[in-house]
Amino acid sequence: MTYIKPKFRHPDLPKNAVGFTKTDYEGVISTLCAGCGHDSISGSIVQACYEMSIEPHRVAKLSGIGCSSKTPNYFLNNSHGFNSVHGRMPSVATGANMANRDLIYLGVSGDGDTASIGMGQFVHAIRRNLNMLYIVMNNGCYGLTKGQDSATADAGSVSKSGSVNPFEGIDLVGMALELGATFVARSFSGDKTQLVPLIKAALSHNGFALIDVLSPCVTFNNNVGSTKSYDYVRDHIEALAEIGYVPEKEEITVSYDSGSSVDVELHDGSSVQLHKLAEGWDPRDRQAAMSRLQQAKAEGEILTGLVYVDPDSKDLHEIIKSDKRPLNSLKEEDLCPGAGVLAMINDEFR
Ligand SMILES: Cc1ncc(C[n+]2csc(CCOP(=O)(O)OP(=O)(O)O)c2C)c(N)n1
Ligand code: SF4
Ligand SMILES: [Mg+2]
Repeated sequence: MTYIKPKFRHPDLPKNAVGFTKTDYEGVISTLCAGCGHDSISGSIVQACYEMSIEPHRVAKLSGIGCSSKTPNYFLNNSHGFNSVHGRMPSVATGANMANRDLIYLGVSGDGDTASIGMGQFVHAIRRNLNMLYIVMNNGCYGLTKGQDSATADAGSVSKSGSVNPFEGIDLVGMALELGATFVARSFSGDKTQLVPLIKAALSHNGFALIDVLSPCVTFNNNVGSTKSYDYVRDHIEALAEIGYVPEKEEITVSYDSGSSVDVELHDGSSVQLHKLAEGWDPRDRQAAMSRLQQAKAEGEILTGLVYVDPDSKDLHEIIKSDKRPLNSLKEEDLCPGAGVLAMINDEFR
């Protein structure tokens, strides 16, 4: 049975700062099609979490339904997991995060799962600035149900069967910016050099972090005429900057010309270094991000990298001033402050 992963590990495998090897961050063997972009994204998640020395039990991975939503089974086997219903991952993530803010929330979704059935949930998670990393594995189609166009398929994109999509595609990055998202990025499954530091930065961000990852479906949407195929994406990609992630305790040693570089300090003390910035670009300027995105669209480019970040972002817990303790540790007297307090509240309305 080739789908069973051998448990044997070389005793000299390198370990990270918390004593885990990279294989401790893997999952079961993938059953996705060979060459599917989603598997490369899983690999980047494994690498990012290993390199960040995250203890696997501190992560909660959540997903909806789709080939993309199956991937949490293929990474972080030792973490908490919840595979929810189609498009409902954000509400499960919201509930879990509200109940216990101490975990790291990693949501995985597809373009169908997010941009159609889950759209209502997705926009409210952004609006509330829920502290989570939300990865969309975007292949422009419903891979699991045999490749129908999704809402992110570009107008004019040609399907494998030759039909032309007549509808405008929804740009999740543009929409997230408009909704006030505090960390917005786009990447490509085939570009680990960019994707791994983006995942690390997103996990260090305090609030909602979206990474829209173009992730070709080799079985149903990799044909000539598709704007989500490997060839098309590689030919049209335009990176905003080179990106590096510097962990909290590490000193920044490389210095670049000011004007072409920006260092953004994140909530946990780590920082993102951006080099060779696109002209006139500042990732902390929402308006500049929105107009650069529009410009790219008009020029037929696919803009990748960290599009926008708000380093002073306040997450949902800070906004609503919720209790820092996990709900299951609250006592009856915390949850029900008694008749005296109730009388005081009622008096305020008299
Ligand atoms: C309520 C509900 N409606 C429809 C479906 C059928 N369905 C399963 S996956 C899917 C879309 C998957 O597309 P996407 O989220 O882009 O994931 P991909 O397979 O492309 O990674 C649909 C429509 C379902 N499972 N549940
Ligand atoms: S059908 Fe497409 S999205 Fe699904 S596993 Fe195969 S290549 Fe990936
Ligand atoms: Mg899809």
